[in-house]
This record gives sequence, C-alpha cells and structure tokens, in this order.
Amino acid sequence: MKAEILAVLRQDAGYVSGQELCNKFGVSRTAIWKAIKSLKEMGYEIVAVPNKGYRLMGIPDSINQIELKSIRETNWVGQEIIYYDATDSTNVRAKELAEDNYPNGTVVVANHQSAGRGRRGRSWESCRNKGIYMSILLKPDIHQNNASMLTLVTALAINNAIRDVTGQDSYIKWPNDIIIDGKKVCGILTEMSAQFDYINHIVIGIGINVHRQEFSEDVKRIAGTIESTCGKEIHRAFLIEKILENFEIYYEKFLETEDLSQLAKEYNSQLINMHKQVKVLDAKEKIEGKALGITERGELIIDTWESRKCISSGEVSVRGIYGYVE
Ligand code: BT5
Repeated sequence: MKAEILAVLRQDAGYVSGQELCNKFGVSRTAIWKAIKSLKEMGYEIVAVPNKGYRLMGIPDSINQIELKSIRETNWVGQEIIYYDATDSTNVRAKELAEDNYPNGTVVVANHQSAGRGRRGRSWESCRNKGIYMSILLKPDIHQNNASMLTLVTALAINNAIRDVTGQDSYIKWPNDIIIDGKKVCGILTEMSAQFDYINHIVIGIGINVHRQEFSEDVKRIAGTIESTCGKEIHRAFLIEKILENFEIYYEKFLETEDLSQLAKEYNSQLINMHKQVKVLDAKEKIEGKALGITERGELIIDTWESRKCISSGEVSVRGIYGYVE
C-alpha cells in the first residue's frame, strides 16, 4: 500500500486528506498513519496538517520497489521489481529468478554490487548509493542469432532516457557503452541461456554512474558520471523509469522485424563512433578504419583501406585510434 499512497500524494500537489486515503484503500486511519510513518522513516518528507491532510514535500534518492512502483507507467517491463540494497550481481540474481519462473519483464535493481560484472570476465565498479545497477529478464520468442542486437536496442533506450532526464547530449559507443563528454557513464552486459534451438531467457544488465564518485585508478581514465556534466541533481528512480518506458518502445519495435531495420537510422544519429577512425579489439584479425554506422543487424561497418567490413557486436570492443573514443 505504501507505493500506492505515494503515487496518490505525488499526483496531488496539495493536501490529501486521511479520510480520502482510507476510502481509496479501504483501510483504517491508523493503517494510513502507520504507512505514512514508515514512509517518513524511509526519507520521504510528508507533512501532516490537521483538517487538511498529508502533503509530500520531498523525496529521497531511493531506487527500491516502493519508489519505483509509485512512479511506474510501463505496461509490462518492471511489473515485477526485485530490489536489493546490496547483492553480488543483479545479472546473477535475474538468472536465478528466471530459473524460478519469474515472468518476462522482471527487473532486478540494486543499490550496491559487490561483484558487478562486465563482458569477458571484466568487472563493473558499483559504488553504493551512487549508481544504477539493474537487470531486465526477458523470455523472447526470437532466433538466438538475433539476441545480440538487444544490447543495441537497450543502448538506444538508455541514451534517449539520459538525454531526456538530463537535458544534455549523450552518445552511444558501439556496442555497449554510453558516453558523455568522452567518458563512459554506462555499460551494458547481455547474457543468454539457450538450448540448441530455443532461448530459455536473456538477461540485460545495465550499470550507470549517476552521482559523482571516486573510481579506482584503473577505471578513472575512462569512467565518468552523469551528474558531473549536467549540473543538476538526478533522481535515480526517475531515470530507471524512463529507461524502462523507452525500453518497452524500442524492444517492441525490434520484435516486429527481429532486426534493427526500424532503429538503425536513429541509432546511427546517436553513435559517437560515426565517421571516426576506430580499431577493433579482441577480434581474430587486426581491423582499423573509419566507422560508417551500423547495419540492420547491428554490425558496425568499418571502412578499412582495402574493403568494408561488418563487425558483429558479440564480444569485441572498439576504441578510437588515440584513446577510448577519439
Ligand atoms: C560493460 O562491460 O560495460 C558491462 C557493464 C555491465 C554492468 C551491469 S551493472 C548491473 C548488471 N549486473 C552486473 O553484474 N553487470 C551488469 P565491458 O564493456 O566489458 O566494460 C568493462 C570495463 O569498463 C572494465 O574493464 C573497466 O575498464 C570499465 N569499468 C568498470 N567499472 C566501470 C564503471 N563503473 N564506469 C565506467 N567504466 C567502468
């Protein structure tokens, strides 16, 4: 009921009477009072004025179920939200939930990860209270060869959400980063469990550096935070909600064709590598050239001296010739 009370208080800029809340939820005044007390203990500033009622004056930067449910406007993503104050990795938790038959669209969110994961066994620094660490569980009926495109679909959803919430320019670095001011502020890790001809589930892990924080020596060079460049405070739950809303839209477009034919143009307009010299790391052969955007299958087109090559996103990374981006 706490999420529902919050939602009502949020809708109304003025006071909401205790009686109105009792009637709405069919509970006693004491039950409402207790729920309000508990919300206050969670950091919500709620004033109570006799004969007027309750009014929401301030919200904490929480990303728990109650906060997320109270602002939820999605149709199916995040109908089930599992929150951890701390866990090892939200991707690991989401995979367990998949085994326990949690539904398509379940979202796992954590305020801290002790063993956040990147691709190829790399790690993801997950500072407590500073970032967003979350995973979306999907059970799509698609061909498994098409699953890697979901990283790009997610990048597009996140990039638009960041632009929307912060009002600043952010860009996609193919295939799985979001970049602001030359720094990586977000990474995506897509993992799949599949049979020979059938996908059991896909977990899309998203890590975003939101508030200013200290990174380790290793990561400092490339990592940045959203807040350090946008000059305003970001409420993490709002950003999560925007990402989930966008994800629903882009994912549904992807499902219509099982490729990026409807999304490639928009993706290319937000691609930081566009028309820049890049080199491909972790690939079998050395590839260097000018990036020309993505194909409808999400491959990066690179114009090398000899030919045009299409690189699949799978496990490779790209870098600028001199640094992480340029
Ligand atoms: C990624 O891998 O960028 C995917 C990161 C996905 C993290 C999310 S958090 C929620 C979910 N649960 C998980 O356990 N993981 C997902 P990759 O492209 O391999 O980049 C990893 C590299 O980024 C590291 O080797 C570092 O160099 C750098 N890095 C680590 N932590 C970072 C951070 N907080 N911000 C920016 N860069 C970071």
